[in-house]
Amino acid sequence: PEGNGAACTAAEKVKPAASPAAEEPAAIAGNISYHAQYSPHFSPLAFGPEQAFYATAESVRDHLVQRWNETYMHFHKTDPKQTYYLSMEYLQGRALTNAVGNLGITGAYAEAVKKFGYELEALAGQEKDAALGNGGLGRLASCFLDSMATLNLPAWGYGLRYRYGLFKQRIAKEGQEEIAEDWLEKFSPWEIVRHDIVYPIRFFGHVEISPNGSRKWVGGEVLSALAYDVPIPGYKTKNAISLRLWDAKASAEDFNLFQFNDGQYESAAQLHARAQQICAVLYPGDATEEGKLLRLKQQYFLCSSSLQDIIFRFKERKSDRVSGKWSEFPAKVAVQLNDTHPTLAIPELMRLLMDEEGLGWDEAWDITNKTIAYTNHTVLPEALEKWSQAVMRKLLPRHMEIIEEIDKRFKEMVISTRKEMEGKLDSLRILDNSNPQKPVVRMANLCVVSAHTVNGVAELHSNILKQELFADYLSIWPNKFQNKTNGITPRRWLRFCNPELSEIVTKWLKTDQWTSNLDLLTGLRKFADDEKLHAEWASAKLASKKRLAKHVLDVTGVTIDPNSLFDIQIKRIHEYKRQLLNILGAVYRYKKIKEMSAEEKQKVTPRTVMIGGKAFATYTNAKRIVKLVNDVGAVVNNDPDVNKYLKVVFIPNYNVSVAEVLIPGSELSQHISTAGMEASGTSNMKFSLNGCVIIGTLDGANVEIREEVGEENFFLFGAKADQVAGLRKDRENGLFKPDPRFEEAKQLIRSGAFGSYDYAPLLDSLEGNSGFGRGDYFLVGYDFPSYIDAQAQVDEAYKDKKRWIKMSILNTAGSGKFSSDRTIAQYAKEIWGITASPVP
Ligand code: T68
Repeated sequence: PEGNGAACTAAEKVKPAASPAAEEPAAIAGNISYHAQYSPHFSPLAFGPEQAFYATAESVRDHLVQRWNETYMHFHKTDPKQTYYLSMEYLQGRALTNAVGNLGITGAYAEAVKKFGYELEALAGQEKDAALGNGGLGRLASCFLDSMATLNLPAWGYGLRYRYGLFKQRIAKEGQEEIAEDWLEKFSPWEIVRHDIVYPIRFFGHVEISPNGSRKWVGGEVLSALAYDVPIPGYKTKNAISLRLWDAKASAEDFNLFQFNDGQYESAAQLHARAQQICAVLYPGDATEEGKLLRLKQQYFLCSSSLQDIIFRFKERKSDRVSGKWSEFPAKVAVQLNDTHPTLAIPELMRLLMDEEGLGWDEAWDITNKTIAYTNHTVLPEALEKWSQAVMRKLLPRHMEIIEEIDKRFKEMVISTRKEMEGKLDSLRILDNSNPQKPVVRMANLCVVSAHTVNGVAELHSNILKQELFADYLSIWPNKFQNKTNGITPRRWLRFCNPELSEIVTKWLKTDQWTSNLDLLTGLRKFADDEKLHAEWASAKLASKKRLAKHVLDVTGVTIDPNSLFDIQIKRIHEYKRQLLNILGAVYRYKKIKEMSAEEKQKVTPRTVMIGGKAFATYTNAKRIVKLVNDVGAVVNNDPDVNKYLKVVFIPNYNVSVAEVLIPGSELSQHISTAGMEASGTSNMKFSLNGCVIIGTLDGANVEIREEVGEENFFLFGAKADQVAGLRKDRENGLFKPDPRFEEAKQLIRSGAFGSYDYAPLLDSLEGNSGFGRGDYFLVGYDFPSYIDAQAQVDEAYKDKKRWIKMSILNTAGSGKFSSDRTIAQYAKEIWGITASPVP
């Protein structure tokens, strides 16, 4: 099939040998050859890079399976308390480099694949990203799994096995286009289907009440959840945990052979088709009623299958649990909800305990409360999930009853014990009946009322939760609220993605222990002025910048200068993240350079502005921003007066593996959300760890990063979170006076300098009176002048190479706190009550 001269079977190169989990290059090569021949997925005639990738991955998987089995047996025997992380999203990215790196066999595999004429890095590039998530929330879940395994914690992740993950972004003339991303096009070498792990999942139907008053959900349609395990290896440990992903299927009995034989092909396989829909796509657009119902089905599918599995394992580990001992459950099980998306775990656990296991309400409630904890990731009102009570009652009638009962008991508790809060009750209740046309269930309220712990994801965010969003609950449950500042795994985000810098860090710290003890990075501080380190640091950065420039050339055709300042903003496109502020700043810069004399231009710090990110398919303003960045780039990059000093590039199809190329090559990165709106941010941590300086607002984790790296190593600008409400009021009252520079930038776009596309609706959103009556809600105009001033400080600082490299070193040195190992250790101790359980 390769049809090229290199066509050659694996066995012709290396004799196949079944030696699973081999550690020596020769034996590994034999095992790779064995997989090519005996786990065949391709014709044996060729062994091209793709075939080589799959055979290598399967060989690595042998190591993972061995560890996974040993860890499972170990947990089974020792029966520790175990955490289950429930998340609708995981952004795993590629796995090969990470797996061999964590297993400590990178060198051996690199040597082994050389025997077939391949470089390990090139084979790793064959892998498709597993993008079962949208952005920060999904990537956080994946970093957490890496840390749970590394810390030897008894902890698993549960998620859904979407057929199509996050869409692929293509930039066409009209702007962003979305294409389905078929990550399973061939197959995933990392997942193991568990044919024996299948649970029934019911939808619709009704509640039957027996003569003794007990209730049972019956009827409707019943599908099956089938488990796929993705083994997650820890770094330098024997432990490997599981990311268990559920897929939906219907059974043979649901296939109507009679109808099929009668030629009614579609109706014969109706339930099969509906099963396929459930895990077809990540977060389907919920603009339509159909879409909403499907999303709710997905959420319930995850919760029900995971909880049935958790209860099964609870019983499996001790035979006497078959008949009860339910009070032991919270001592053995912790469930963490990643945002409100898996909230149905609450009524589902209640239902399973009461209707399937025969417990009474009070006992079931006590267990549920002690088991479940909830993490909030946003305060944006439009992102707080609300489900129509009518839809919920139809799809999940028994759960709706349980939610009503929780709401009723909460209401009674407040009235009987907190009379003074009665006036606030309507906003605290789970059921929101304020619109009689459309009563809804507030999922965040259900979580806060039911969970034992609620946490935010950065200090500032957690304080906003306590002081604003959940302030009234705080007075009822003063001890329920915590902070767990997010973190990132230092393995993927420094050690493996930036080997050049990693080596320097190891050399100067005289140890590679920082990889699992990131606080050791502070040891770099004492060398921050060392000229030898400066030279090494600069050369590693330049190598990464060249790699990045090559990527940009490959995917956009634009040549960028590795000696210019690399300025990057990569994240989902959202008005609150203010990519618009960035591009307006670039437009202003373009205009100023254009107006300069040749002499003045000599003093300009050359800069390459890169912006990347996906816009949700139906988010019009976000799509306009993508188009604007591309249009500005097309003009600036082709303007000979300017393009030596400024380039503007839109990086298409931003994903985990693109981030792994961009972040090491970055020098300045932008984290410029309106203060109070970005719960944490996690790419800010990745940049800083890789020696990139941040320009940012006092928002989310920026606040803590600035504290750690030192304020002189962070470019701060913009309104503070506690000013934002007042500034919005001022605007409404006509008290805002825009800076002339802001007007200039907008005017240049309106003039058509960047093409004829109609940018008026986008720019109008920055004026006093935008379409939805909240003119410049995100305060781009207010922050613009201080942003431009901060950018001028960046230009000055960059001219002083010594100063810049010192800032860069001190960013890496101050990043220790942002390891997800620290975050997970805190969750384990302060929320889950679990301890390490290493495989002996
Ligand atoms: C992000 N949230 C926060 N949401 O925006 C970010 N939402 O500040 C934080 O660092 C990160 O979570 C981790 O805590 C998201 O990424 C989503 O992706 C999302 C997906 C579906 C529905 C709602």
